[in-house]
Amino acid sequence: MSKLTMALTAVFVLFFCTASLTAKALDVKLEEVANKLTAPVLLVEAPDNTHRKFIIEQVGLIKVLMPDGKLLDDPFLDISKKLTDLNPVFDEEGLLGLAFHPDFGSNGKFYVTFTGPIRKDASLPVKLWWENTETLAEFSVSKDNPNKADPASERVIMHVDQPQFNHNGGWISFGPDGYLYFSLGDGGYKNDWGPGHDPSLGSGQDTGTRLGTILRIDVNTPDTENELPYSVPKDNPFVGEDGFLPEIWAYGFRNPWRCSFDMGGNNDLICGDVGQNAYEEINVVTKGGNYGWRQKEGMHCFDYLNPNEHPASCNDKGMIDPVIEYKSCNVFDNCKGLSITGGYVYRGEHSAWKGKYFFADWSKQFGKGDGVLYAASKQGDKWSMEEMNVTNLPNFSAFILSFGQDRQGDVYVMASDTLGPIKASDKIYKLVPAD
Ligand SMILES: [Ca+2]
Repeated sequence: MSKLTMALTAVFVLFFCTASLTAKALDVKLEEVANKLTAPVLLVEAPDNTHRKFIIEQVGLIKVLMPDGKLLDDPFLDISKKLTDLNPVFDEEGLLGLAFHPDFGSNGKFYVTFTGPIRKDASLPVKLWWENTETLAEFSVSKDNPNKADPASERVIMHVDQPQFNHNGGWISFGPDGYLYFSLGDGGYKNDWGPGHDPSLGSGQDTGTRLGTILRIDVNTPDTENELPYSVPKDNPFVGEDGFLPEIWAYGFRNPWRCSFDMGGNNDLICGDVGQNAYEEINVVTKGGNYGWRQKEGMHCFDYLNPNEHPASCNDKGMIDPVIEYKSCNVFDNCKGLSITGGYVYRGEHSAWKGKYFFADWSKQFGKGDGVLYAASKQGDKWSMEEMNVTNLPNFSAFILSFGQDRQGDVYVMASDTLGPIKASDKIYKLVPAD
């Protein structure tokens, strides 16, 4: 190689690498808004113009972040005693979801999801094997203090019995249509298999179970005929169809741990669905959609008995592929993480970010918090993703548990320094543009 060629090569490599770096990374700053939390798994702003943000901790507390930035010591609600005992090493149970009624300002109602011990009246084939009962419940704010909920106001909306401790989903939100949406995982275990899972279909393709679905219900109108505290909207996709629970809006999920409605655009419902060993995925969830699990993992056919082999073909007729999939560090070297954490479409002030979907991978390893923040750009059916570069915290390292969004469209990151729900040392950051 001549000196000139070497010099040109060096220039080319330098230029190429610099160009690809700037093209690939999105520079962000993480601005701390709350700390000393234990496994925060959501931040939601109340829709009542008080500009209060509510933070839920997996261990069973809802806390109030006041508009001046102060986190109130006294929790809004404490349901820790209703929960299954959490494993301090690692657990997917606990207080998982929070949604304010769209008319919260006038009716004071809000909804939570949490896992408790198996309910006594559960009719299960082998009760011993079942792990928890996930409850969707309504609570109301207390009459004399807007920063305190009334713990006695609980109205149970729904119970979902869960065979294993993991894959509980638990995200809830009201859609732009005023109905409540509720995500549920396949019930747990590897490969959607084992006690409590349909042996031939898994929970994902079993439309007679709530496991592995997104439900859509009307919590304002009890169904008196069937003695239910909610009713099924008449335009749900499977109303009257044999073999389908009418509450199902979409199915074929493994663990849609975090979903969100885009505040702008077409108000898309977007879910990060946690994969098995090979592929993590993001789905745009549409009415009646089948998102593939246990027949597919990401865009690949899946064999639950040989989970790393991915057959070249399978009967995936009518199944909807994700808009993004990425490789898991469980089996790939060139990987982006182990477990997707779904996020939100940014709708804040920073024009270059508008419409980008901010999400993360929980961690590239189990041993320490090694989560990565990502931004996806929507482009038709297949989106692109780029890594975020945190410019103000060079040593940032965390398990990224979840995200939150305020009513201005800004997005928040929930970062934990421990694998399990212990130690009040977790932080919430607002994502802001780097200078
Ligand atoms: Ca899928």
